Amino acid sequence: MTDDLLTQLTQAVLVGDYEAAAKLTRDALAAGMEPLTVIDRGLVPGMDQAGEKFSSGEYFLPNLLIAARAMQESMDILEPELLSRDEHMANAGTVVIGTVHGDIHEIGKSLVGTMFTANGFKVYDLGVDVPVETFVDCVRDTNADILGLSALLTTTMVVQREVIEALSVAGLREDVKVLVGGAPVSAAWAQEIGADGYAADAVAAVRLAQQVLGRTPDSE
Ligand code: B1M
Repeated sequence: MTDDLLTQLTQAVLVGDYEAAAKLTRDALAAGMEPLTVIDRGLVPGMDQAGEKFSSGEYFLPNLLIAARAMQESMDILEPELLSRDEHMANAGTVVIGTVHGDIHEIGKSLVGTMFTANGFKVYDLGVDVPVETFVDCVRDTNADILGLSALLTTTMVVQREVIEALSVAGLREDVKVLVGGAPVSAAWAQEIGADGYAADAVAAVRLAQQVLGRTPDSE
């Protein structure tokens, strides 16, 4: 029954049926499913399949846009649920996050931000297409512990390196841990550009942040 709901949700995202996506999301929650399960096993496979169809020429940009809208409708329902399941630790830390300049992919970055909030971090989400200097200024102004840089395009990954270099020039590199993520990003890339770590998904990003700050729930 729940597997069936998730399969239908994947299909709703794939074809961009946002009304069905919203209804199926509510049904899944009513059936007792965890929001992260709905995201990982219902929504993300739909986005991945849309991306594959785009790569193969079967889908065009408007198809990706309506798939993204369907996922966002569902996320709007799931985010309050994620936040209500928080595992608050006092003063978990301050996070600045954004998608780098030239890149407008928003969904994954926002999900990572929501998971940080749900785990007791104070989050400054700078949005998408964020200029290098805006990251630097926000890290300085907020005294951030963590900077999360999202990039979904191979052409914008390089901007993650530019932000790290700009932090060094501004004398802030030692003050903040820089974590990178996004579909084309890897641990090897993180190491190459001098980041403090790479996270494959939102849950991993929070765990990694807790780890690099020495603030794992176990150590509290
Ligand atoms: Co675009 N797009 N897109 N797109 N798009 C991809 C990324 C692509 C892989 C599709 C494909 O060809 N198969 C491809 C990139 C190829 C490449 O460079 N290797 C691509 C392309 C080419 C493009 C355009 C260039 C297309 C064009 O114009 N010709 C264009 C670029 C625009 C721009 O940014 N300048 C473009 C545009 C768009 C839309 C606007 C239509 C739309 C985005 C809408 C929106 O965000 N509001 C879109 C979409 C939806 C996608 C796919 C299909 C789905 C992305 C998504 O939301 N995934 C994507 C294919 C794919 O990824 N399978 C694709 C769901 C989301 C939950 O996952 O974002 O990976 P993700 O985030 C994860 C992890 O990566 C990680 O955690 C998140 C949550 O688990 N993570 C982090 C992400 N950021 C992190 C930061 C961290 C830590 C972890 O910091 C600590």
